[in-house]
Amino acid sequence: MRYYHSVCSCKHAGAWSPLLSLAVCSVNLEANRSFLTSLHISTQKFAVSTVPTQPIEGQKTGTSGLRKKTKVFMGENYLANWIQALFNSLGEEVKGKTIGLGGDGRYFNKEAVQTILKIAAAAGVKKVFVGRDAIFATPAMSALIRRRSLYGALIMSASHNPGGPEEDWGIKFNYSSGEPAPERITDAIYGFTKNISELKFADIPETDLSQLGSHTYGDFEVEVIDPVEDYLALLKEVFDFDLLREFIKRPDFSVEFDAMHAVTGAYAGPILVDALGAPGSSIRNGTPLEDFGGGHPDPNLTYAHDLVDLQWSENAADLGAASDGDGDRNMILGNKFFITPSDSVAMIAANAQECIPYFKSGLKGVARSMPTSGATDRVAEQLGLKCFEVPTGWKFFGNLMDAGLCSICGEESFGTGADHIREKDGLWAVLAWLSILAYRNRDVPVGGKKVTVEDIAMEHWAKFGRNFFSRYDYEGVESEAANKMVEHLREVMAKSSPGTKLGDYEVQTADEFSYTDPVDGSVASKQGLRFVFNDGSRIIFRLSGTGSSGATVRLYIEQYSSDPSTHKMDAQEALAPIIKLALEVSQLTNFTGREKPTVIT
Ligand code: G16
Repeated sequence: MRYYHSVCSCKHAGAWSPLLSLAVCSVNLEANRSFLTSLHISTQKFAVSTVPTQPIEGQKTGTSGLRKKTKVFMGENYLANWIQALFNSLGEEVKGKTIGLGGDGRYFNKEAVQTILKIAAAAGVKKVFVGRDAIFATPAMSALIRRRSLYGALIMSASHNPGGPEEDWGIKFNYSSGEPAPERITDAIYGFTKNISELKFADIPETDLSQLGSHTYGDFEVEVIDPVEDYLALLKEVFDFDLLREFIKRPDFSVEFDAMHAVTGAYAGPILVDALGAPGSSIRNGTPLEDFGGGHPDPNLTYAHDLVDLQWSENAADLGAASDGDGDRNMILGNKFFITPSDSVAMIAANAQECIPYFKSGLKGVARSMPTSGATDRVAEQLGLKCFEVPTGWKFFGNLMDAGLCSICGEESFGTGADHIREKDGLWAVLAWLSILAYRNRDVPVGGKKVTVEDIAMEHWAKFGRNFFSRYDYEGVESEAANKMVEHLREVMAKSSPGTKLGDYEVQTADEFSYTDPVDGSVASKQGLRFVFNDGSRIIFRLSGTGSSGATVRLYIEQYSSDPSTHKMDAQEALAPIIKLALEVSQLTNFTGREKPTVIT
């Protein structure tokens, strides 16, 4: 039995005299006496039920929030335990504060909202802004936190993982700068999940999320808001919407955006079509669905195959783009041309000051995650900027941005963003590329030879050299096999002192990446195993922290070339020797039984 079957769902709740409410509620409570330990009238003027619970194993936050199978979250008290642990860890600090709540539209979100509201109210939260229909893209929520000075927000999403009763669900907490909760908070939540003994629910009715408006329950308020408004207002401050509108309406330019039936479906219409004038037909899969239409809402070459097929056909758009489940990832394609995420951040950084008004006075610095290629470092060097290398996880960029050390950052995992918010931002990346194209084509007459996405990449590589990059993902590997492979790699690393030869490559360093945050001194260790060679090539192994079961092994390979005659090469061809070496060194096939990766980027 789930908790809210055992507490009163009394329609009078919220209207109230507390005593009346207690009287009405008592009918249901009588039937559930053994279940409830106590019911009292809180100072918030609604009843609060205390329900006993027990710790549930495995509620440790991963790279970005807690992600599990939906059915696990739907199990008795699973979600409630984690939410209660979150509020326990926030303690007195959250009392009287306003938070945000929303998600990517996946199955179970609407039900989960009601649970979260009841626990939030009982924990003393004063007000919750909820997106209409429980919708809120991750970057839009980060924007909301910052624009409305919220204490924080809860985002219901398993990001790019598929959704539905048999698939994944997830939840994360973002803190007051709009950033994913830092490890000191996620560690504290985990600590509480291991000792939790009771849940507290406000006895308030279910809130109608389909209409905008405010609902007051005693001292607690829920306001259902438009999830697009604040985010669009922010984007208008970052980009030159007039320039973009003029460019998009050119008859010789086309853009195609694939929302993958995920949350950006709710944003693409108001932003790309209504505000920027793109034709409605340029949005594909634009209706958010609870199961993402049965798809895997991960904008990469494998899962966004519809868009990829289009871009490699005669009908290719000048700019093709896709975003993921919760709208923070992006993929950028030209006509038969793929911009790797590592290159995308470098290319945006190189062009930002000229093409995007928000950066007109220059960049404060740039950053990338460790496995992301060094393309951004090369831009930083030429622009005289500092480039930070952080562990995988957007949360590590937040401190740098808050300290004014970083304007643009990105990750190889299709994440690109800037300090306008504290999350990666899929539509921001699309508008950034549109801005570069619009600016570079501003003097090209309609029908003239346009500067294309490919031209921008080729020019970039000619200037900075090309960091060939690829990632191999082996999904659904047995955890034990993956851990054994990691142990084996540690042994190889121990024997790989500088100067050691691995195949034709000479080791410069072989280590396990550890990061000391330059702002607060916090340390994150065991963040990936890396072999760095004297020619700048790298082989990196990591286990994903975003899966919901088993293990995903990630292999990242990078090799630099300043020779323009190589720049048009296919990355797989250019990297073939070092990929072969990586597979030999790791004995990946022996350990995992996998001959081939699930996804190649
Ligand atoms: C999350 C994080 C990213 C990270 C990505 C992949 O993205 O926010 O910073 O790069 O996971 O992590 P892993 O390699 O551990 O699977 P998202 O889009 O899933 O929230």
